[in-house]
Amino acid sequence: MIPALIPAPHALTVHDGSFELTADTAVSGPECHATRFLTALLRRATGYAPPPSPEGAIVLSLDGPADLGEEGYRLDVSAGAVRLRARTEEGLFRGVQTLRQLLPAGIESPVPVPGPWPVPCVSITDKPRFRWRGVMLDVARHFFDVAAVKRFVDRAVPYKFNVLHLHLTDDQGWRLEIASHPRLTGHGGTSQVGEGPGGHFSRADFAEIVAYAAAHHMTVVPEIDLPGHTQAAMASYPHLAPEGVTPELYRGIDVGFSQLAVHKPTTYDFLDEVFTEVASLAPGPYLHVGGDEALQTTAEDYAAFMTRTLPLATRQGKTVVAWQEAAAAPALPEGTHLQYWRPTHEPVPAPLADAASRGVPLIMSPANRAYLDMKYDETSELGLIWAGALGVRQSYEWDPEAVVPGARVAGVEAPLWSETLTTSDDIDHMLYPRLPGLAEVAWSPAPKDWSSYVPRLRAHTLRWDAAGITSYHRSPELGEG
Ligand code: NGO
Repeated sequence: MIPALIPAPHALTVHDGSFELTADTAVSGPECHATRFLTALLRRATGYAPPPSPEGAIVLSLDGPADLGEEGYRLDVSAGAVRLRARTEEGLFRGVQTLRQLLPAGIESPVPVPGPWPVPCVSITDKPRFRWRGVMLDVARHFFDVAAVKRFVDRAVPYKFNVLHLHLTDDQGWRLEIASHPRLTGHGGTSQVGEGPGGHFSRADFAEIVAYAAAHHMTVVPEIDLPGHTQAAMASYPHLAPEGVTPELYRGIDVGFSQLAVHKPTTYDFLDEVFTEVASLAPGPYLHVGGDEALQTTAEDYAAFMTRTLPLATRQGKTVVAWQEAAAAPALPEGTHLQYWRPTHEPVPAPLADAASRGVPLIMSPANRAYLDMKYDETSELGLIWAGALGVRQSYEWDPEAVVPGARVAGVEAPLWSETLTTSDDIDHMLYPRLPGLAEVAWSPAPKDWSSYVPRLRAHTLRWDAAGITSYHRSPELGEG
C-alpha cells in the first residue's frame, strides 16, 4: 500500500513491515522547531510522554546529504528506528510533516486517542519543486484575529507551505497598527464588508503572528496595497486623498474605485513612514506593495507612482513583491517578484510577458486555478465566481510553468480573499479540499495524475475529521469511500 502523502515526495520506496510508536518511543534531535513540533504532536494525540533520550528511536539530525538543498530531507523508517536527516532545521520541519502523514489519522487528534501507531517502513528523499509555496489571507475585507490567523497557519503547515502572505489593507479596512499614523487603524480599521466592527492587529499582535509563522518555518509577507484599494487609508487622513477630503469608510465589495493622491509629495513621505514600520515588524525579506486594479490611475501616473514607491520599499532592505499589473512600472528593482493572478485563459499582457522574458520571477496564482475564494460550483454558498467555479480537480491539474511560457517561476501561491468569509469555519470550507492539491502543484515534481491523487486526498479527509475540522467541503469530485 502506497502511503497517502500530500504533497507527493520526490522519491519514495515502500518496504515491508512497520515501525511501532509506543509509550517508550523517545524522540531525539537538535534543539529546534522541528524537534519540538514533533514531540508535541506525538504527545498530544498519543498521550505518551517518554523522557527525551539522546538515543531515541526517532532521531532527527542535520547531517543530510548536500543535494537535499534548503528544504529537502531524507526519511528512513525501519522496524527498529525512524531516521530523519536534513541540511537545515527547515528541512527537518518539512520532513516531520511527512512523518506525521505516515502515522494513522488519529495523530491529528487534539486529545489523546488509543493507538496502535504504526509507521510503514519507507525510504523517502524529498525536496520542493518551487521555493515559494504560499497561502494568502485577506484580513481587510473581513478582519480575522490572531487566533484565526494561527489556525490558518495550522492548516497550511501539514502541506509544507512556507509563505504566509497577509493582505493587510484594502478599501474596507486597514488592519496593521502604524504608530506614526494611528488613525489608519483607529478609524480606518473600524469597518469591514457588511455590518461588522472591523478590527486590526496591534504591533504586539503582529509580532505574535510573525513568531508563530516562524515557529512553523513560514515567512510572513506583509502587503500594503497601493495606489488603489486605499479607501480606508484616505478615510483616515484627508491629505492622502487626491481631493484632500476624507471619503466615507467603505463596506461594499466593489474594486477599482479608489486611488491615493499620487501627485502629492506627502503621499511618499507617508509611504516611507509606513514601509519603515512594516519592515521592522515583518523581518522577512519581502514587502508586497499590491499594485492591482488601480483603475482610477492613468498609465502615466501609475508608472510615476511605482517609480517613486518601489525604491522606498527596497530602501528598507526588502525585495519587492507586487501583483502582475506592476510589470508596467518603468524599472523594477532587482529581485522584484510579480504575482500572476489573472485567469489562465486570458492572454498574458505584453508588459508582463516582457518582464518574464527579462527573467523577473513570477509567483503563480491564476484565479481560475489558485484562488481559494472562488466557489467550488454554482451551488456553493460562500465565495465569488468572477473567474468561474473552481473545482478540486481544476485547482490540482495545472502546471505553473506552462502559464507564461519561458518564465522563471518562483512558485505558487493560493490566495484567500474574504469578501464572503466571516468565520474560521468559512475559511476551512474554502481551503479544504483544494489547498492540499495546490501544495502538491507547488512542491511535487510535475506532472500531476488526478487518478493517483484522489485516493490520497480522500484519505486526508480522515485526518481533517480527526483534527476536528468540520466544515471542509464534501466535494463529489472525491467520489465514494
Ligand atoms: C482580485 C482583486 C481583489 C479581489 C479578488 C477576489 C486581485 C489581485 N485583486 O484579485 O481585490 O478581492 O480578485 O477574487
